[in-house]
Amino acid sequence: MNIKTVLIAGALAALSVGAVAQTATPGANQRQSNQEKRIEAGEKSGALNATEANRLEKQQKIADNVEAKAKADGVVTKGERVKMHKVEKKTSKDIYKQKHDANTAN
Ligand SMILES: [Ca+2]
Ligand SMILES: [Ca+2]
Repeated sequence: MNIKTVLIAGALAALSVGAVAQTATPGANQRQSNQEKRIEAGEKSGALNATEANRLEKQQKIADNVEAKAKADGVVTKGERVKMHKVEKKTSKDIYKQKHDANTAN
């Protein structure tokens, strides 16, 4: 390996790291996994009945789809992050609402 090859390899490695950073959504993933846990806890405690849990799971899937679509072109733009956040925030609110309404599993 001559010095030129090493430099090119280094540049390529830096590029791929940059690409990962552009589509990385650790905040969104963390929020989604938190919400997943909140839904599970709600099912366990009975605060969420089966219908409510199913509906919330569906909303989680929609949030996943929004995230996948945002990432599909290799770049998650600021606008796409805002959109993802909005969907997650709505789910979060709905989880709270469904866990505190009169409909329970028992
Ligand atoms: Ca995009
Ligand atoms: Ca409920």
